[in-house]
This record gives sequence, C-alpha cells and structure tokens, in this order.
Amino acid sequence: MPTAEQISGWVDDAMSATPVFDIHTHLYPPAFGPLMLWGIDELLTYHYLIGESIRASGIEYERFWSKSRPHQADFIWQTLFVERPPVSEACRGVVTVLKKLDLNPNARGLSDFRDFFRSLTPDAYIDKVLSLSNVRTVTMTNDPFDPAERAIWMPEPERDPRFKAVLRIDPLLLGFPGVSATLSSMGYTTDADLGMRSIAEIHRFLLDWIDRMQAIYLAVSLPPTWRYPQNDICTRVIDEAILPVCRERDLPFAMMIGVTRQANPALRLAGDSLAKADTSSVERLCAAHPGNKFLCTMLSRENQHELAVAGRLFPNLMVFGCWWYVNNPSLIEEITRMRVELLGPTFIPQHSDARVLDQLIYKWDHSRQVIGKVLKDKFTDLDKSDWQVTQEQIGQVVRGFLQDNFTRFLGAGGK
Ligand code: RAT
Ligand code: ZN
Repeated sequence: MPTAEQISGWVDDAMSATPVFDIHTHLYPPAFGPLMLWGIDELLTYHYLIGESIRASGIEYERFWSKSRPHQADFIWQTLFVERPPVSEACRGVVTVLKKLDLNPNARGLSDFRDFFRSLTPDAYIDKVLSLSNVRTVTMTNDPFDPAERAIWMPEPERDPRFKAVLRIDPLLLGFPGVSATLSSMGYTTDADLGMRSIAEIHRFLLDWIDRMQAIYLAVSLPPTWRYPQNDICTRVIDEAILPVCRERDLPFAMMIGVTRQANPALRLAGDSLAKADTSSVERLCAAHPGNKFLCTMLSRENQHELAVAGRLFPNLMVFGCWWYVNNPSLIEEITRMRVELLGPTFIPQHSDARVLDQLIYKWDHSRQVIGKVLKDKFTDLDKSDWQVTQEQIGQVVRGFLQDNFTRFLGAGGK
C-alpha cells in the first residue's frame, strides 16, 4: 500500500506534469491584433481589479475612466497593492504572476515590470506563458457580432493551432428583434417573428461562421431568468437552429448561466452581477435533445449542487468550470469536492476565463493546487479502506480533468 506522502506526491506530480486544454478563455494570438491582451498594464486593468480598486478608493467612476490605461494601472497598483495588502483572489493572482516571472512583487511602482514586458515579443511571451502554466491548448471566445472581431476574421487571419475558436452567439438568443439588423448587414435576412426563411438564414449564418472559424463548440451566456422551453424566440432559435446545426456538425452547445448584465453600468465590464438560475431548464433541454451534447457552467454558488445532479442524470451534459464569481479557491474546493462525490471523475473541474495571457499563470497554478487537494483527500479515503491506489489511477483522473474529458466529449467534431 502507498503511504499518504506517496499519494500526495503522485497527485502533485500528475497535476503539475499534465498539460491543460483550457476550455473557456478570452485569449487570442498575435494575428488577432488588439484582441490579444498581455503585460502588466492589461494584467492590472483586468475588470475584476477595476471593480475592486474603485470600491477600495472611493474614486468617482468618471474620474477613473478618464485616465489612460497606464494611469489606470498605476492607480490600481497604488490602491490595491501599495496602500493595502493584496489579499483578494484577483490581487493575489497578480502577485503569483510576478513571482513566476521572477519579478519582485514588492516594487512600489510599475517601471521595472514595464521594462521587462517591453523586452518581449508577443510570440515569445505566448511560448513562455504556455510553458510556465503548462497549458497546451486554449479556446478563444469568438464573437461574429463584434464588428472589430468580424473585421479580423474576414481576411482569414493566420491561425495558431494552440488557439481554438469558439463561436459565441449571445445576441442570437437574447438580441431579437434588434439583432436582425446586424444579421442583415452581414448578408443574412431574418425578420422579427422568425418566419421560416429566418430560421434557414440563421442556419446558414451558423454554418458559415463555424466553417470560417473552425469552431470546436458554440457558446452562449444566459441570464438567471432564462427558462426552457418557453413560448419565445430564444427557445425557437435553440430548437430550430442551434441544436440542429450542432447535431449536423457534431459540436457541443455550451451554456454559461446566471449572469445579470450591467447591474451597475457605471462599472462597465466590471458591472455584471449574478443570481440563482433554473437548473430544471437545463434538465429539460438535455432530456428533449438526447442527440445533442451540452456543456454547462453556472455562476451562482447556489446552483452548483443542482447542476451536479443534472450531470448525473444526463450523459449528454458535461458540467464544467468554476466560473467568474465562483472562481475562488474556497469555492473551487467546495464545488470540486461535491462534484467528485456526485460525478466521480466525469466532469471538467476548471477553465481559466483568462482575458489577459499572463493570467493563465496564476489561474492554473491556483486551481491546480485546489483540485490536487481534493484528489489527495479522495484517494487517501480509498486507501484507508484498502483500495489499492496506484500512480496510474491518479494520472488517469488528472488527465481526464485537465484535458481528456473535454477532448473525448468533443469527439469527432473537435478535430
Ligand atoms: O469572467 C469574465 O471575464 C466575464 O466578464 C465574462 O467574460 C464571462 O466569463 C463570459 O464569458 O461571459
Ligand atoms: Zn468568459
């Protein structure tokens, strides 16, 4: 029988040696121009830190927004790292990144950090970050409704095989009738009440963009008020367009549920809130469409238990990630522990949601530690009951968590 130290060492080794397939980020390679965010100014002006610095300082919103990006970064550093210790998870993340880059996190100003980043090219930095974080593949969040992003896709940008595309379609589900005008400016004719031609046009739109992007899944984020089925356009778009197209291309449909957009608009991107959503809608969707594959994550802590139970009931539902406001060590631990107990090794415990390349370093470092802690406990419990725990079994679960559960769920459609 292995000792407790051996089990712990096997988990640590597997967690750090296994490369990650990060199934939801907002990262882009250099060919996507301004969409690629990296370096100290971007790291510090992450919207989580903007929210925290405005709260801690009491600065008026407009005074904050009127600053240039480097001045916002200076302000955030001063407010959250110099005037008070950086104990929040988003602050601690910056400290972890600086340490892993061999930079001194105790600096009073940002000039040394800026010098460091000036000496790097984006390509070299991607290699460095992927290697430091041991992330092999990331998914982008690709929004064809964003004119800036559309302009990048039209001339067929050079693709980096480490950055997979995800077709993000929030306006298609939530934006009718307004989104009709955008669709028509893109050459797809739809009308407000979604007559038959409209559905065929949405099919054409989805297939065109799946092909252009080589998307590996389709994704939407939904408000807590979302219900399925309902007598509304959202249900029709899902049933008549999205799911048939997903079946045709063997692609999963990912739902990120629970966000209340712009609860405080003065905070801009930092101003979104959350509320408990309806997991029975997810169950009805999975039950009504057994030929479709669904990925699902939910934002409210209160939804996590119900979502794990839904995962038990529907093999076509892959529960994933600790999203945004639950992406904190205490909640990752609670949620991962509960998911292991209900789902065994058959879920995807984490994604990073990184918006700034550098964040891969801390988000995966912190998550690996917490997931590893849960696995150590679970394998030690088995060992205590004389189950023969092996290094191979631990490696299998860790590989499942960090990459295989996702690639297997994608199946042929992910190729
Ligand atoms: O986590 C975040 O950065 C959020 O602002 C959102 O991007 C969220 O993850 C989403 O994809 O809608
Ligand atoms: Zn996101």
